Amino acid sequence: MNDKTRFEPYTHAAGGWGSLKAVGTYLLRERIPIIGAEALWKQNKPEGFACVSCAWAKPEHPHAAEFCENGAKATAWELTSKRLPAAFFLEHTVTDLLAWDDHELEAGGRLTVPMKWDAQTDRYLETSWEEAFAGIGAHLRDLRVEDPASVVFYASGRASLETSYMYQLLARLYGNNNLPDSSNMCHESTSVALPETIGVPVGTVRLDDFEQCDAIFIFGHNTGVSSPRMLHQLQDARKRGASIVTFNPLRERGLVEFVNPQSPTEMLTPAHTDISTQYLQLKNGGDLAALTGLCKALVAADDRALAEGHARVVDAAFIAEHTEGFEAFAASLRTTEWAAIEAESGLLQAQLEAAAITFANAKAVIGIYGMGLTQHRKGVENVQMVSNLLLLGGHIGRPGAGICPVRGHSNVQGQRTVGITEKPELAPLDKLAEMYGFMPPREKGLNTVETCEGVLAGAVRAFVGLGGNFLRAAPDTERLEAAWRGLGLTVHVATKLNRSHLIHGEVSYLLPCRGRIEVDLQASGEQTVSVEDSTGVMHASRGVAQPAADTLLSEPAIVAGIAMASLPANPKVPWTEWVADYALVRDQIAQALPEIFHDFNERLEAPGGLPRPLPASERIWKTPNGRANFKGYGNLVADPDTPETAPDVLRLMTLRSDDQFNTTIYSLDDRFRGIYGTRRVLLMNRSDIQRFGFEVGGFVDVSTAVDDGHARTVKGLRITAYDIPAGCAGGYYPECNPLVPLAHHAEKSKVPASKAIPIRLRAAAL
Ligand SMILES: Nc1nc2c(c(=O)[nH]1)N[C@H]1C(S)=C(S)[C@@H](COP(=O)(O)OP(=O)(O)OC[C@H]3O[C@@H](n4cnc5c(=O)[nH]c(N)nc54)[C@H](O)[C@@H]3O)O[C@H]1N2
Ligand SMILES: Nc1nc2c(c(=O)[nH]1)N[C@H]1C(S)=C(S)[C@@H](COP(=O)(O)OP(=O)(O)OC[C@H]3O[C@@H](n4cnc5c(=O)[nH]c(N)nc54)[C@H](O)[C@@H]3O)O[C@H]1N2
Ligand SMILES: [Mo]
Repeated sequence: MNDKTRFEPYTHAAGGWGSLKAVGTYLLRERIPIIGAEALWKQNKPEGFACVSCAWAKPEHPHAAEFCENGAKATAWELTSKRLPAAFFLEHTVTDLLAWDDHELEAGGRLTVPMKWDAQTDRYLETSWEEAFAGIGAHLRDLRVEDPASVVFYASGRASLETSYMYQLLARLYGNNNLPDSSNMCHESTSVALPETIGVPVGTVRLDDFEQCDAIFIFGHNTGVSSPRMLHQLQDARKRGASIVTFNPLRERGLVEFVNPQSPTEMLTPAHTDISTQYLQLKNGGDLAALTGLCKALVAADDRALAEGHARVVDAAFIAEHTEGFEAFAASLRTTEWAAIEAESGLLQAQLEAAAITFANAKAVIGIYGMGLTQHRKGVENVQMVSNLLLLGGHIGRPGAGICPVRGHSNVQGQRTVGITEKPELAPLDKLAEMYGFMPPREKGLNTVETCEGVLAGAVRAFVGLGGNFLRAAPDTERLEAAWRGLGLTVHVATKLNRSHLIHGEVSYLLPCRGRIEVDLQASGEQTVSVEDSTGVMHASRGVAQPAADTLLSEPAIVAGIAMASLPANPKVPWTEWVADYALVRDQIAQALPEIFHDFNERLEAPGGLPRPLPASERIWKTPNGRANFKGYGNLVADPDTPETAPDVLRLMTLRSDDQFNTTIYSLDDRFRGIYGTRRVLLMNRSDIQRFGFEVGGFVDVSTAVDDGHARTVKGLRITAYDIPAGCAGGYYPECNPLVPLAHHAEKSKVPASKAIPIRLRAAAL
């Protein structure tokens, strides 16, 4: 604990001066030269770069400053003038660096030269690109002969569509579909849920829908932190009189009130916009019950209307023409008891009925959700219940309405679109076979959880990471770290140092790349890349800053380097030509996925980007039965692992602070939650603190209450009294990841269930 620790409730609106001040501090701290500050004005603009922070939609007519506080931080973090040159690694052994925390490791700045771990000195030593590719290639060539399925190609969702396409092709030419990506820990629940219900793996909402909706329901998404630019759409909707109903165990500032830092009038007056018209602080894991309650209230009202001859409450015409399964769904709602709904959700029947009235009165409803729904044992069912709710009112395929899963990484949706997926049926394998004259592997590959299982079992022998911080992001940190050291080869393509680079295999390479904000000069000139946003629109992105070092290679160049060193030459796959001109890669993407990407190069330049077709938004249902389906209902318990009858067990959700991007920790503060100088806290309800006989400010050791033969404990968290429902607790990701059992994941999507972990507390032995 340092003396900078303090707890002070944040009573201002999200945005406002606090936001501007934070941006200034970051530019200063990262010693950003003028070019960096200039870069901000090109963020999310047609002539500029797509922000490297979140994936929220980029408008056709951008604001003068189309960035938010967190986007500005992400830019500053990438454009920092700080460097970790080879000399740094001469001074520090890898074992020494293991004692550094996530913030300290990345705060040192950008990696500059390719490095190889040296077993004798336990240091990363500078190597040449030629040697790195040759060394990796030799290892991968051997494994390809022995067992091509023993190598995993992970991707964190930041790399461009062009890089991602090359990367998936590398894996398939290598001989496997082992392409886990960060969405396996994130929105995979969406990708499994929505194809069954509405026939698309992505959301159906576009930006202009926000201009026409009259109610927005938000489940488990911390908009003000995770996709702050969306607050503009929420604020505009509220100013038009739309209702916003929020389901979240915590009263997150951005969902309570907002001041637009880009509006001079709002900045100079006490004006703010109340964002949520109804805020429902349900228990974490209570969404299945809450959504069941909402739907039950609607169906009950509809039953009454039918009996009394009034206008229907549900959209009966839509349900009859477009859907299947309504009767069974309605029947299950009628027999579910309110008492069970109240107990499981922590909400009152009256609260849910009030929300149902808002829903019933709206002509166009948008349903938004984030990790609060997907990261549960019943994460897929959670998502399907949102879909059920919207289908009841006919709110899919109507202007101003739709479902809006808010993706995380800035191109995570796009990576899946161009084939980074372990599921062979989702990749255009026949096309790849035809285009490149090979037999793509047809066996299902490993997702994130299966990769971890494979490493634990010894079946996985090499890990290549295209960005990300796999070992911090994944569950069961301690078990995995131990197993990871048994790998034969680990390779990381990265901008900054993180702990995953330090838990290395027998042979290990660290390959530094250019970031998306940096100019990418290749043989044919400066390159453009592209990304897909959360609303299914592809955008061009051009670097604006000088690369952090001359020695960096671009991601496509690194992928090509590994591919050429590991695979037999194939004249149909001219890696070098592709690296010289990324437009050629876009032509390949257009050929492999013509429905989405035909005429990719020309259409990419259109104002507002290239929208992918979203059949569900036109009420064309690409489901097996050709209809929209009611699914995933009949169970109220999203978290079967927390025993109902153990009063000493709390249900922990792992949270992001206002000052982190996933495992990148910008600082130890969480301004909106009033926590400063530490992340080692456990947020608890006062009644639980009293009940257990603890003191606010005391320290506890937290253990997972799952009996599977593995002890999991995080020691020394500080008890912090917080406005959180009784029985629930909050802690930070990734510090609490050692508590998440690998097997504790969504049943149908295998997304780790990081929003409901059963825990027990013990006073810390200090
Ligand atoms: N600044 C910033 N932006 C980011 C990221 C970041 O780390 N920092 N990460 C990016 C990524 S990869 C992603 S996936 C997204 C993540 O963004 P979000 O989807 O917002 O995910 P979280 O911040 O993990 O948690 C979301 C909210 O869920 C609530 N919650 C927890 N459990 C439950 C529950 O059981 N039910 C309900 N209804 N709510 C619950 C929490 O209180 C929290 O407000 O953001 C992206 N953008
Ligand atoms: N307990 C718990 N665990 C979680 C979550 C949770 O809510 N709770 N959230 C999950 C979610 S939603 C996600 S998406 C995952 C995130 O998992 P990851 O995507 O694996 O992790 P990040 O923290 O985003 O990765 C950060 C690293 O990416 C590298 N990097 C940054 N920019 C670039 C670039 O341009 N190119 C390359 N090659 N590398 C770059 C840097 O080295 C940086 O250290 O974590 C998951 N884990
Ligand atoms: Mo994510």
